Amino acid sequence: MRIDVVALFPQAVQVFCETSMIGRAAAAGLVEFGFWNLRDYAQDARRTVDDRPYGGGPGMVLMAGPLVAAIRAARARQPAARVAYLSPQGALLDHGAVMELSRRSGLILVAGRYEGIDERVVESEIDEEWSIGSYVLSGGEAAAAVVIDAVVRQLPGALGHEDSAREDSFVEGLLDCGHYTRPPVFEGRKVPEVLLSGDHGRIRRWRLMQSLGRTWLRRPDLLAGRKLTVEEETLLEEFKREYRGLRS
Ligand code: 58G
Repeated sequence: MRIDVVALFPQAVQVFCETSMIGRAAAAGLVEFGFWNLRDYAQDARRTVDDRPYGGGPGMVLMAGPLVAAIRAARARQPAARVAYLSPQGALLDHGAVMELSRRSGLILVAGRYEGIDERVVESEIDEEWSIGSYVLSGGEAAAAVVIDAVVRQLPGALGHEDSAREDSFVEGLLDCGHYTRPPVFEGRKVPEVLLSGDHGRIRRWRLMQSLGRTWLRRPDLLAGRKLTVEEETLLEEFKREYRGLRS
């Protein structure tokens, strides 16, 4: 997969892409990156990329000229890729969207700054608009980094341990269970006995019960859109019984 990033501060995203899991995926040739600095596409001697908003109001807007030139340069490098703008006005990125993006051969991400980008660029150059959550960031670079992390870890071979991405939270539409490592007792808190039992059937059922219970407590919206199996119903009922027992 190839990912190009168009931004005023592409170095911020680049450092992130050279680190840890993403850096290893790039070194292994699973993903290739290109970074395009808006400043390099400014069209005056002062290298101006922003200007005041028509109609008045606070802040600045990224100008159409430099942005379109930078996007077209990135497009020339991968003509088939769709151009995605990260903004609070975009469709909310969820696990399903990440999986869809990860199956593409390329993507061009556009990060805005200030009050956003000239709307005519959205009309002429942007193919899709994504939001990583319902809040505002001062720059789209952090959102681009989030999208890249979520997408790259889904590329086959990126995680080393291939079960990790599959067994993760959300893959089955449920939240993840808790995880424990050594020591077996930390500040008086014991690792749940079942995890030390070596009984893989019991361990699997306990983890599924924890996932169902946490989803029921924290994200009931996820359970509403999901038909539970008979085993899942039984495990969730057991969790609820224990939970009510603990509270009363
Ligand atoms: C309002 C404010 C509109 C992505 C800022 C546009 C980007 C949040 C997200 C902007 C972002 C998100 C300028 C800075 C986009 C531009 C960027 N904020 N929730 N901010 O994915």
